[in-house]
Amino acid sequence: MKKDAKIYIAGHNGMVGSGLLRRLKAEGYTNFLLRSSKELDLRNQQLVNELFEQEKPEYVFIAAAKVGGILANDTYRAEFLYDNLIIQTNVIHAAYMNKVKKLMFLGSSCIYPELAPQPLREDFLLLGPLGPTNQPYAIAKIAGIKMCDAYRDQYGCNYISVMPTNLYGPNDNYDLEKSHVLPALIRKFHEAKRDGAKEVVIWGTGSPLREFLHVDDMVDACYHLMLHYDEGGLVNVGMGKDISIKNLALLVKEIVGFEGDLAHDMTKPDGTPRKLLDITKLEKSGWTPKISLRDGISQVYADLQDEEWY
Ligand code: GFB
Repeated sequence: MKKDAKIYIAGHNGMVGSGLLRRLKAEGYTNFLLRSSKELDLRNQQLVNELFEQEKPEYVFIAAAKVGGILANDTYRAEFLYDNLIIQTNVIHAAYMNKVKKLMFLGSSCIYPELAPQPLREDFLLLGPLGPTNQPYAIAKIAGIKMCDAYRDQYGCNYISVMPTNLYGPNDNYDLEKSHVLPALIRKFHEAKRDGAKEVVIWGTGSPLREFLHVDDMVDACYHLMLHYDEGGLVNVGMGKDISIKNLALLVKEIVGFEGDLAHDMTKPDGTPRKLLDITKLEKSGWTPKISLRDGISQVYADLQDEEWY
């Protein structure tokens, strides 16, 4: 990828897309194609085709997606399926029609069967039933992987699929109903401390295990893979370590400095009991994560000190 190559980051205002843009700029890339969702609705096939025909990007990152935490996935099931299927389909096909040199499709660790053995290896895909809460999202992301592979097989396109674990970092979503657990906990503990509350309520039992990767590590891995990885199938990107939701809550509580108690809202779903990625393939390609969970959360929290969220 030459420094003046034309690079389209679909979803450059999101957490991963903005991280990619930051990273590529820092590496000296200068020629970006960027459209906000207001400027271009990626669900509109004609507009996507016109963009590719006019701009002819050479490299594409698909970081545009409808994303959210466990409750958002379960509530907006039709939108998670429709939006994600149509966005990725439009972009992948337009990339093929306009001879894009390389494309990276970003998925999610929820593509794996709900009760798959742990850690989750890439070859566990489609070996069992998916969890119910985020099945529409998972089905869309699996379709994206299969589409990249089919275009590679039939047309020889160099399209790669990258499956991140749960991510956090700058530009995350802090909406308490729609967000993922980590931003929700940071906000809840911060507000509880500020307001002198007695307790913070976490969803479910606290026993599910999750893995968390800082977005700067994620985009570092994406950059590495864009330069050095050219295979079909999928590649996991994670920390290789997980933590229970209860212990995550205790860690955030300590970092924020909240003195009160934890309570549980048992009406909310736990979701998949464990979701730890096997990152052997990624490590063999020459990449390892660098930001510890404690450092990552501390850094995010320090940047949010003046945040009001209202
Ligand atoms: O991060 P999260 O929403 O999504 O929830 P998933 C992870 C765990 O944290 C669940 C618990 O067991 C939640 O019940 N949890 C505790 C909370 N307190 C909270 C809270 O205040 N907010 C939230 N959101 N959770 C998503 C998938 O799964 O992960 C997506 O639904 C995607 O499809 C994404 O794959 C990465 O890790 O369960």
